[in-house]
Amino acid sequence: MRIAFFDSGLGGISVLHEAMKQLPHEDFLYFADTLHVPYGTKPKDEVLAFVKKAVETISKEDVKALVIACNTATSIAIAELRNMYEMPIIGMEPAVKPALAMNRSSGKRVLVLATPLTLKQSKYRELVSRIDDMGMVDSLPMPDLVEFCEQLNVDSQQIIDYFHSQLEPFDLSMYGTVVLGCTHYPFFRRALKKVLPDHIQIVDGSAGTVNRLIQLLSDRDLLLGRGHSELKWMCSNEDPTYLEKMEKALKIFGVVGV
Ligand code: DGN
Repeated sequence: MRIAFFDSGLGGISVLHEAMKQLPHEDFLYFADTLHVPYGTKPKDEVLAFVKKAVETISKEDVKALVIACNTATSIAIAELRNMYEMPIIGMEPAVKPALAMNRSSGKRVLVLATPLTLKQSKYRELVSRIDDMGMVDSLPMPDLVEFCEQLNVDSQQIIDYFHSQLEPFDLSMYGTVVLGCTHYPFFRRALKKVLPDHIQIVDGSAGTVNRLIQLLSDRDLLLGRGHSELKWMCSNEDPTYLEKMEKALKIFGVVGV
């Protein structure tokens, strides 16, 4: 049985890559909702319907767990999905908690980058108000990054210029950590490093999600100790060129296990 990963497009490959690194004996399925990407700028109800349809398709495959490798879809749909399916469903959470812990002694601020829809949801706002008792967290929507990533345009001068223009209003000397709160954004780590001062650390939620996945699979005795890793790509518009693009996107992180 496979572990399924789902995103609107290429973003969840950043989480898949982390899982393949940590679970070299598992079989994986990656599903991109290419008919509807991007999610982050669309109305909530529309996105909820897209996610439910996608998960219905995925559930017909031989799947033992599902990772909603999309912060936007997680914040909108995870509670409902968990009521609908028996398999373990793991979602994304912007890594605000570890980011705050990293800055506790320096007193530096945290900047969360995510899609407009994620930042608007009560799930995000409640997370921040629960853990940010000193008011150290700021957020910045970066809607264009998903589109750039879908074109595999992740490290060009256009991207550097985009980051410069978006970050211009911020006094970056006050920040210690930038949180990548969208799974498409780790593709831009290299470009972002060129733009941010050296003292700023960049964190994302991939490792946290994969650790939770491992814990849930191990609790249910569903982890495979040995075997060859196999990966199946799927996308909702069944476009063969997109399947090739997904392979290319995985290679941006370095090929692992397959
Ligand atoms: N990768 C998605 C996320 O983590 O929020 C964003 C996808 C989108 O379609 N905007």
